[in-house]
Amino acid sequence: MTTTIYDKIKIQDLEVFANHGVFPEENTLGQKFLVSAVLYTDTRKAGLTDDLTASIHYGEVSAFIDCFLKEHTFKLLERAAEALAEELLLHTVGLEKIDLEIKKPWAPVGLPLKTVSVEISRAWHTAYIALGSNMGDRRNYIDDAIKALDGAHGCSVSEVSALIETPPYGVTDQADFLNGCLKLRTLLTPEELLAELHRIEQDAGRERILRWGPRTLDLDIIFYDDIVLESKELCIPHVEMHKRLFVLEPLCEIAPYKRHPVYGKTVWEMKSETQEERAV
Ligand code: A4P
Ligand code: MG
Repeated sequence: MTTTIYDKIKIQDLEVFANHGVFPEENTLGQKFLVSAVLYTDTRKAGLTDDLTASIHYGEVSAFIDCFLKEHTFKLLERAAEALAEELLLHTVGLEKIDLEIKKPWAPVGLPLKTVSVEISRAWHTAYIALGSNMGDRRNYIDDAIKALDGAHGCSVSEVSALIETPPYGVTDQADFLNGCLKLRTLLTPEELLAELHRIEQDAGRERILRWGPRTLDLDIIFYDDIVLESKELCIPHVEMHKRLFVLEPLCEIAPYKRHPVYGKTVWEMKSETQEERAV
């Protein structure tokens, strides 16, 4: 989420008769499910104006949940919750995050229990992606990548910087790059987003022959909300971003005051410092 939202609209134990379950009888006979949802949204405007259209209509959300769970049949509560949370986030204007619990009071486990349930928390996230190309029709590769990302499931591109011509950094014996940055709203996890970026790079004929070598398309995750992540496959924020003008310049155009979660500096500060160092 871009900003933390503290306001919540809550739906508790909405009763839905539906057919989810691993056993075939559950899919034909059906049973009762209880759905609770915490909808995170900014209610300030509705609070000041008394205007329902400025908020989320909990009646409509309840009807949507009822319909969705009756129209589909899933084996697992996990799958039902995941699919429902995603649909709600995709189609409810103003919904930034949802905590969703689905209880099964009649779960066929042959033991006396009150309910079994699955509870998940899902949200929109904001990522900044660096775009680069120094082979072939560079502008076309980058334009196609922007379209592909905007069309990817659970992704929408909200801002794109201008593309700039930059000299190669690292391996300097190669053609100039075209670089840019974009802001992405996404439901994907960082790992899923990386896999999506790799798919798009692959579609652009990207070959990984030499690290830092020439490429038709390079897509790097610069920031993902304010997370700090260091795994074998993924380092966020991107490890070198604070030293690279080819990232900082376009990023500064769309997010000058975004702060690095570890160094605590804004993009604008990192850019100015790097420019000063280069000038020395
Ligand atoms: N990886 C780790 N963290 C990330 C992240 N935040 N985003 C891993 C994306 N990938 C991340 O990347 C290698 C592996 O890094 C990925 O498989 C992923 O698991 P790669 O794209 O296969 O290889 P690469 O791009 O050659 O290496 P690297 O280290 O990502 O290089 P960069 O940082 O992309 O730099 N000069 C100019 N002027 N403009 C450029 O765009 N780009 C590079 C490449 C060098 N010089 C440049 C430019
Ligand atoms: Mg890369």
